Amino acid sequence: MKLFEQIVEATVSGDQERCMALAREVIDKGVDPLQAIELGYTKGMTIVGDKFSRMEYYLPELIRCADAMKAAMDILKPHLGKGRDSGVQGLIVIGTIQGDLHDLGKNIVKTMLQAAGFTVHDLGCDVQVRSFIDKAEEQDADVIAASAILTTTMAYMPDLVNLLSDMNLRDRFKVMVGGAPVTPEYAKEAGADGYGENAAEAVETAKRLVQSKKGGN
Ligand code: B12
Repeated sequence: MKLFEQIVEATVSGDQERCMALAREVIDKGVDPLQAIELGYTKGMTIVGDKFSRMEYYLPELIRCADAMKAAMDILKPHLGKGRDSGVQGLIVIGTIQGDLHDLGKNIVKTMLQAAGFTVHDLGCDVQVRSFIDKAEEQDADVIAASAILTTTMAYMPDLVNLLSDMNLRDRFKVMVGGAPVTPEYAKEAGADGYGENAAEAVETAKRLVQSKKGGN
């Protein structure tokens, strides 16, 4: 069986030891860790989510699989890139929006942004809309990046943009959104400046947003 297929299988069965062993194999064999995340672990978690929808898996399985992926991420993270939070690209405040405890995707985005040379302030998960703004002001951030994995919590994304406008801060920060249920159309509707489907796109969008901010657009 191919390496990525083995990763999918280990993630779906929530086998933490195996997920970690395969992460080490990814590094040892010189395989691109981001590809292993997207085509292995994340693909596996999508299957886990589908099983949960069909009531083949319940919350304990969801937690076990998430923990297995998390352990593998800890092994892969240091190998994701070089730049390492040099801050040369700009400053980003990131978090998973209020009511939402899903942070695996947000953590991958954060790691990739750091690897690309951004300084990232991570507020964690279940972050109040106002807290994103307070932190961005405190740090004089370029971009506020909000993640939502639940259809119920992505509804706070427009609130974030509206609150920025109410506080007369809309021109000061760029807003980037993402997460499984978020689409480019939704991001636009919410009034966000950018969207990324995955961590690699998040980095490209962040670069574009910082450039346009510095150019005064
Ligand atoms: C793991 C998981 C959990 C774990 C989370 C652990 C953790 N620390 O994150 C636990 C067990 C805690 C959990 C809890 C719940 N979950 Co859950 N969970 C999942 C699952 C299986 C995988 C999510 C995941 O980590 N994917 C892997 C990551 C890498 O992918 P990702 O998050 O999409 O991130 C990528 C992109 O979206 C993007 N991205 C992400 N963030 C950002 C941000 C920016 C700015 C950008 C640009 C890009 C970006 O880049 C990332 C990397 O490529 C999904 C199923 C699914 N298909 O998504 C269900 C799922 C999201 N959960 C669901 C549900 C219902 C719940 C619960 C309500 C269950 C319950 N009854 O309690 C609770 C809610 C808790 C809460 N308040 O948040 C539903 C949501 C349905 C809906 N309509 O919204 C799903 C879809 C399962 C399903 N099919 O029913 N869950």
